[in-house]
Amino acid sequence: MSSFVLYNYFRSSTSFRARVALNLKGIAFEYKPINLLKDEQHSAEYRALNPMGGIPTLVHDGKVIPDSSAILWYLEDLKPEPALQPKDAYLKARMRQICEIVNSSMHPYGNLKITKALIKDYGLSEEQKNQWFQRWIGEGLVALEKVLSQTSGTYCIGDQLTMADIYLYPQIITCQRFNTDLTPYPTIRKIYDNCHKHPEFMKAHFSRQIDTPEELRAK
Ligand SMILES: N[C@@H](CCC(=O)N[C@@H](CS)C(=O)NCC(=O)O)C(=O)O
Repeated sequence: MSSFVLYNYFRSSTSFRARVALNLKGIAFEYKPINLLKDEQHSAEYRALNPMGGIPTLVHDGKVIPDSSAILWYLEDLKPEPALQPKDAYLKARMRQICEIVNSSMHPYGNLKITKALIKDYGLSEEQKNQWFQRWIGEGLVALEKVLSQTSGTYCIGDQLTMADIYLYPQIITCQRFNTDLTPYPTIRKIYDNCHKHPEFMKAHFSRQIDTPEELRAK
């Protein structure tokens, strides 16, 4: 029998992407917590798996797959059904555009090592760090709202749940954590609400993982 081990952290948005994709594909996995607050992602042992020291990393029957995008596409190739991408080439391109906005133009600006460096190495205050986050995240949210007003139905691409939703939903949770005002983005909020009703999204939610601290656990 195949074995899947996921190195991840309850609150990480990139870890969420891998967890929900595994859930949606019906693949059981062993959960290996990597505590970002204890810098476990920078241990020599973990860096041997993932040289960027980022989570998640999936190990499938001894094969190491670091990086959430690589994991999602690996799972898609390994188990094409249920598909997490549209069949149509144009819609697939739009889906990738949404993933790319989140992955490259939003996620890094709130990433722990970046925000820590802003304070420790570049002397920013907490307030300045927050302004930095809101500035770049705001640019991404404005772009996403425009794109999604053209592409969305129930989910980012019509009514099919795709990788775009898997990228978007946890990024919005990060925005909520940073107190971003989401009222100007009704389409994003609609999709967030729809994903929030999905059982596999709820199973992968940060509040329901084995390393979720008691005070953040779903009641
Ligand atoms: N592009 C990578 C990014 C991985 C990444 O940076 N993940 C964050 C958690 S969401 C992390 O491990 N941060 C650790 C740190 O900043 O030290 C992916 O999608 O897997």
